[in-house]
Amino acid sequence: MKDIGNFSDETKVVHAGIEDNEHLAVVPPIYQTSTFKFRDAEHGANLFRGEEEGFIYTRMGNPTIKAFENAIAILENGYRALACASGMAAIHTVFTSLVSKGDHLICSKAVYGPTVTLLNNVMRRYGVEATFADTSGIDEVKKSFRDSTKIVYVETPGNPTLVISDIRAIADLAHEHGALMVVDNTFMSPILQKPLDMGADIVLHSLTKFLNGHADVVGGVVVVKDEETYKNFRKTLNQIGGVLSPFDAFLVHRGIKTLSIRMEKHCKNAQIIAEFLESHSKVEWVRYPGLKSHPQYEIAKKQMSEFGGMIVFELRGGVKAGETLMNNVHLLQLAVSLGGVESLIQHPASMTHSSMDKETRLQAGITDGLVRISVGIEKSDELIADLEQTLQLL
Ligand code: LCS
Repeated sequence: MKDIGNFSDETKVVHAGIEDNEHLAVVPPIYQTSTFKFRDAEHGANLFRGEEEGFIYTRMGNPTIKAFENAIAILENGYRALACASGMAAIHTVFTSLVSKGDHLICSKAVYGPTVTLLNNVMRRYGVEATFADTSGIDEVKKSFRDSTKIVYVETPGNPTLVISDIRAIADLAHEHGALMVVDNTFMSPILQKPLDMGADIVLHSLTKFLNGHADVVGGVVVVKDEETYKNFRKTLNQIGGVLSPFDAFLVHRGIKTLSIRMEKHCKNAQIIAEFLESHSKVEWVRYPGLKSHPQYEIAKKQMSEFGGMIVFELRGGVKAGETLMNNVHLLQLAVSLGGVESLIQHPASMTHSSMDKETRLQAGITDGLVRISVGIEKSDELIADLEQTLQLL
């Protein structure tokens, strides 16, 4: 890996993972190949034995994917990274690498809906138990430990409620109990928050969101801190098979070159829109980590460099008013996903979190009237004008 360790993140996003190549191309080539030739039988056997460096078969590794993985490992201050076919594939790779029948894990209540259902419906069938805790308070986490707890899994800010958990405090607690702390850092990107620096053991992302930033790739990534964990995860990923394609790795690597300037604009726009919504008479409440009214504002300031591009709120008039809003915006687009350059609006209870049963959803604070905006990089005045013209209909 090229040593760019001392540079700022703004410089790192441009250069991370870019190595000199055969033709000295400034943008490294896409190795769109499923397999790699061996010079002779001995070379092939050596590669399989791990006695020589090189590539065998793209599920096991590929130069385009490796270059991208190196970039993410550098940005998260990790040791190595593993690119996966989706954020869910990344989460599944972490769980299947670390837990066995009889093991227990603690998971934040406010996480992406399918993470809850992966634990409740799939992992449970393999004898793995999960306790869902409000990780914004340390007491509920403390009470949830069992002798068999192997992982504390935290999404912060949590999807969609933007509840914030104290990474350092929970990492310390996990380690006291002999467990590992895993952080889903999707909502922040490594520009705004670096969980490994705060004691977390593993960090993962849905690449589909801010890291790629252009809403044209589905992908995921896991970053680890040491060789042993890397080898374990690589073996599991190789066997379960959910790897990223070389072309998608190329696209996300291309996307992260503008990550720093995109995040700056996402954060700036989101702060302006959150303040606009908070002062609007048609709005019941707003949650944005950069508002002083956010219950964990102090933790947010401590562990995030800025406050991100996601806002949730509820209108006076609840579900009906939310529907009117979603059906009448023009510039904001009614779609799930997040973190792209374009602003999106959606309704978690009937969309992203509809796989959770209503009781679990309400316990996680996902009320029926809650609306989520992923703030893009458009001009903030124009986004506000779009929201204002719609709010006047209510
Ligand atoms: N982690 C977080 C925090 C997410 O928000 C998502 C997807 C995932 C993991 C899974 O990633 P994927 O497999 O989709 O790449 N969140 C979505 C959302 O809020 N709307 O649509 C997808």
